[in-house]
Amino acid sequence: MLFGRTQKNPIKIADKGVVEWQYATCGYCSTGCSIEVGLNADGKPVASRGVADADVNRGKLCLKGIFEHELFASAGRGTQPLIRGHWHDAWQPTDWNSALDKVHDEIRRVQAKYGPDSVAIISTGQMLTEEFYTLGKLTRGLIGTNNYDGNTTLCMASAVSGYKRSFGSDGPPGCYEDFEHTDCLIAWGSNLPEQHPIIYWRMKEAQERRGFPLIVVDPRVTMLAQNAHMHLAITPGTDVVLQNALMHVIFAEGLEDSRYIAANTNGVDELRTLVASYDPVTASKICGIDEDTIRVVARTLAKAGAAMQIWTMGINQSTHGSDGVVGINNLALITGNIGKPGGTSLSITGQCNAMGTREWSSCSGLPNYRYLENPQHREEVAKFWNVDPEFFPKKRGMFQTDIYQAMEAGQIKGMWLIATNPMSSLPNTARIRKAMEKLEFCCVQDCYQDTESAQYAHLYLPAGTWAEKEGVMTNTERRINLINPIATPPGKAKPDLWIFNRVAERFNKDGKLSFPEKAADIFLEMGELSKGRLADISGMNHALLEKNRGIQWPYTAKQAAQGIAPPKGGKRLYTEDGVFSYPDGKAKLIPLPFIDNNETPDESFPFWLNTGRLIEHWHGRTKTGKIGNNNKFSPIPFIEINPDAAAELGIQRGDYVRLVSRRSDALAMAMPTQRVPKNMVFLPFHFHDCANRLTLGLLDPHSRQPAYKQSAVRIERIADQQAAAKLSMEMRKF
Ligand SMILES: Nc1nc2c(c(=O)[nH]1)N[C@H]1C(S)=C(S)[C@@H](COP(=O)(O)OP(=O)(O)OC[C@H]3O[C@@H](n4cnc5c(=O)[nH]c(N)nc54)[C@H](O)[C@@H]3O)O[C@H]1N2
Ligand SMILES: Nc1nc2c(c(=O)[nH]1)N[C@H]1C(S)=C(S)[C@@H](COP(=O)(O)OP(=O)(O)OC[C@H]3O[C@@H](n4cnc5c(=O)[nH]c(N)nc54)[C@H](O)[C@@H]3O)O[C@H]1N2
Ligand code: SF4
Ligand SMILES: [Mo]
Repeated sequence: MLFGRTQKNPIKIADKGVVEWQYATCGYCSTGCSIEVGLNADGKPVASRGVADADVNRGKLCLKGIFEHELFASAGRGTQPLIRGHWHDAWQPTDWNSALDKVHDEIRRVQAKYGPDSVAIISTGQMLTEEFYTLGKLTRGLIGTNNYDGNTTLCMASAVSGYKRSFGSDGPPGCYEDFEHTDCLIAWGSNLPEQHPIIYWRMKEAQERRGFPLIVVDPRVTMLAQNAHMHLAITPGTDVVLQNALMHVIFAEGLEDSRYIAANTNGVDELRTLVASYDPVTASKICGIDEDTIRVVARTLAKAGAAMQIWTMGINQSTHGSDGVVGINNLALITGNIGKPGGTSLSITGQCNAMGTREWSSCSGLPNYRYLENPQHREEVAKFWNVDPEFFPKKRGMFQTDIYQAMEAGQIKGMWLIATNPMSSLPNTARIRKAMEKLEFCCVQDCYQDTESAQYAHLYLPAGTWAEKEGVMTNTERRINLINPIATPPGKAKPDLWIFNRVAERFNKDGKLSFPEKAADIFLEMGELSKGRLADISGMNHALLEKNRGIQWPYTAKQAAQGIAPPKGGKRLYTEDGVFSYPDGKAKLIPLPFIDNNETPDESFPFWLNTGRLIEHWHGRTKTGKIGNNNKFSPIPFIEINPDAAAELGIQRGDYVRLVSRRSDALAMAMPTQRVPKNMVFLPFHFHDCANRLTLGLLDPHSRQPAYKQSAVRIERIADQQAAAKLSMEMRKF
């Protein structure tokens, strides 16, 4: 193919010899791009491209999607089940039957000795929905531990909790098409261009066409902030104060939507009373945003025909994470901006299938937003699965973060870790290590063998990943999309669904419960169970999903029977005076008093430690660290540090520094940049044994999500730069 200058030195793109393209959905972030993988004549995946007629990405892919086919043959994949007596022994290969028997026998042994809840099962937002559903049925219906949760506690728990508190149910009400209708966009702690590049492109295109104001609230000058009309460089952890002050101005100036408030909400008087004490002058001293900016933003939001708010981890990962989400919802509700085109409060989710796990994993309850606390829900699911309703716990068990504290305290003795790597992703890893070392039985099921957490396992199960499997995922805007099995897992590795079904056989000897083998059949079973629920998917099937390049829920069997085609563009919940999920159909306005409980910089630890992400890398880099075209951009840990702060510390660009927190220390290279204020460093958390050695990770009281973005550190220039460089190179091996 030729493009650019055709006369002189034309650029030639290598012909990869693709003979067939196969359909899937990108397995990295929650944007949910439709992707095609090109196979050459030998059936080898050699290229990836975006799908042109897919509504989400319209032919585009980002830096991660475009190299995703390289995953199949990447280094470090597990190809064989492994076993050992103690975690510091050498691994021994074993066969699948022995490995699966071991999972069953050890879970039952630990449960018999210490009680049913002494085994924890930790899942993820990165498997396929049919896999989540099957694992949920196995755990809730057969294994019977209540300490079953996912890494979504590190990620979306505050959004889930905030939506439930405001609207009575989880479920993001907006969609990407809202960018095409909005008159004002506020982005709270969300770096779209790097973390959701294709959502950013959708937003940017709409914004260039229609010119709506973009307001970014983020302590860093992110790429999104650089492109904003107004950047509010907030003091970390104080978003709730800014939200209260915005509501103060809206009420004080009579800019609220009284009709909407009266018709659709409860609690406005209590909210008014609380925000009365958050006048802009007082608030500005806490949140660092000047009083006039607060007034301008409040008026811009309230006077917009339709106003939209999005947020990601800058809000969720805080001791006020759940409150921050409620604050966003409060602002949306008092201005009548829910469920209308361009008027919404949209949580941008994180992992590719963080939504699927919320809907179907049974981690925090039962399938399709059913609650363990609700007897009718327990009854419905028990009947459907053919289990005794009394077998279900009557309230949800511990969150992932609390499970680790229970391990420390010796209450949890067994663990099955699936597609998550807590030794890299949980805060304060010294404590996590101690907790993992204490386990009598730890099984790690991961597509890569070389993870930090597998070091503490007694059993390793090699899994397939992404398009080595078949099933669906749900994206940020509730769109369910299909992944076809394009490659086979390496060696003896198996799809996660196969592993769950084989484990289930061992717990289900009398065959009481049914575990369909095929993902397409499981999807239809889920459809049955979804009838009449908020996330009704009974009108969908795998073939229809591929044909439509994904369908947003709800799409019901009734609609399908009436010949109503699945909607093409955006779709919303709680539309115009929509009924919320509380019994009286109204949303709740909730007052949010602010208590400053974070670790803040002081004389000994004078810098805020802000942690987050880079466009080229994915979390612990088990995937992107092995793909040359991703890894080359940032192969080693580095900090963004303000040039003035660097100069005062005698630090040059490229110097290695030691970061010290009250927990531990870590090595990184200094990259001076104006992106961060003088009292802050930003440290991407992608690198082995680095950011989470330092983080404190206080937990949100409602969601139990860690405050990864608010810790304090000091910075020391390392005297022996050569030794530091050597150490840094050694750490790259992971
Ligand atoms: N390339 C890439 N994309 C990803 C991922 C990845 O690993 N790599 N991971 C995916 C996942 S699981 C997730 S959850 C998302 C995360 O997506 P984002 O949340 O957009 O990413 P982060 O870098 O974690 O944090 C976003 C911003 O929060 C800001 N922030 C820090 N403290 C505060 C605060 O107190 N208030 C406010 N308002 N902002 C604050 C940070 O400065 C940072 O710029 O990305 C998804 N997409
Ligand atoms: N300091 C700091 N820490 C953070 C964050 C932060 O912003 N700052 N963000 C938090 C957030 S939002 C998140 S979501 C977490 C992520 O934390 P983790 O879940 O630990 O992150 P990953 O590295 O994506 O781990 C996923 C694991 O699953 C494996 N895997 C991938 N696909 C499959 C599959 O199909 N099957 C199986 N069996 N395995 C698979 C991968 O190899 C990898 O080991 O990190 C959290 N930790
Ligand atoms: S934006 Fe997200 S879903 Fe789309 S290609 Fe990039 S990583 Fe994949
Ligand atoms: Mo996440």
